[in-house]
Amino acid sequence: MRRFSLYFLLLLTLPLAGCSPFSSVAVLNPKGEQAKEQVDLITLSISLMALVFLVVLILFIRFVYKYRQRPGYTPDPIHQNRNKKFELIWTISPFIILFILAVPMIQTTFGEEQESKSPSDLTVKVTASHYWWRFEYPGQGIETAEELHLPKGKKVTLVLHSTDVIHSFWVPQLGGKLDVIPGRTNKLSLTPLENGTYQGKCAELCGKSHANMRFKVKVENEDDFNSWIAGLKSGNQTQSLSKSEAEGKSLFNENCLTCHAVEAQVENKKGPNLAGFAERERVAGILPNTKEHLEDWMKDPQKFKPGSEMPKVKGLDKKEYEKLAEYLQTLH
Ligand code: HEC
Ligand SMILES: [Cu+2]
Repeated sequence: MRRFSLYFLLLLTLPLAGCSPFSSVAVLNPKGEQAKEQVDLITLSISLMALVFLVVLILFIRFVYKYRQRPGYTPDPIHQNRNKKFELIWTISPFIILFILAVPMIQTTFGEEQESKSPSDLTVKVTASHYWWRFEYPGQGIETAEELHLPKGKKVTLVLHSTDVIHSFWVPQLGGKLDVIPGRTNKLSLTPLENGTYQGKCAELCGKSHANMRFKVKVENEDDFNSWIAGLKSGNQTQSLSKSEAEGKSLFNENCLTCHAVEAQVENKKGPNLAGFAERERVAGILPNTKEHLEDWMKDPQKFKPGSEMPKVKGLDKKEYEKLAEYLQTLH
């Protein structure tokens, strides 16, 4: 039995140690103001915990040794010599420890909530749906999906909505998660401090493809951010298409335009806005953005995201999927 529990414990360390870089490393490698504050809290609570653990461990070893069974030793039936001083110490110290923890926790939590209500440099409306993310920039008049672009060093307020169930918005390196609740508006402030691409995901079990509800956050210099917006706005109309790309375009207009827009302005169609799609790293937030993966996705979205709200578009042949993929790759 004892051996069994030992093996069980050893086994437990496996998922803990292997626990995706997401939760274990990313959180401790903050790239945003709020994420930094949160890491400070984590450090504080872990240090206190370690301190308590150490004291208990030392006492434990000492007592096991001191009161070990040996010839002529009779255990003390009741503790005759109470020690007021020690009793006071172990009664009061938990209060002190909790106090040291509580003050900065409450300060930071309420501070961050307050901050999300104060004005910011940029507002993005985030909408979570089974199993993807829509990002609208009302001030800029554009809409995109799956990849959130943010300017470095600017405070952004994310206004979170859900169209179906409770999701949770989480970019570990930029700051803690916040629930996205249908019928409610939650606000989250983030201030990214370093350029880079950060992983984001839904952190609330929301259905079959919950684990695939991933997105990326691209933090860039303000100039690059502005030219990204300008690029999306000017669109891809000027580009001349090859014959098969043009055929892909008309197939797209026939089959896909009901759910997908290809111009960046806010349209709120049922599916992700595909303006600038060729620049995205992923298809649907998960597959590498190549022609082959695009075709696979269109042929059977349910295979990659069970329960996804993108239906398999019927009645197209292999060539037609190819042409569609070629067209999508012209959307810069
Ligand atoms: C009934 C609405 C609907 C139709 C019709 C539809 N889609 Fe979709 N599509 C969606 C939804 C919803 C998603 C988001 C799926 C997800 O990620 O869970 C999506 C996702 C996608 C994506 C990934 C987008 C991204 O941001 O990474 C591509 C590419 C795509 N669709 C292409 C097509 C093409 C091409 C067609 C036509 C052949 C098509 N879709 C028809 C609803 C639709
Ligand atoms: Cu979700």
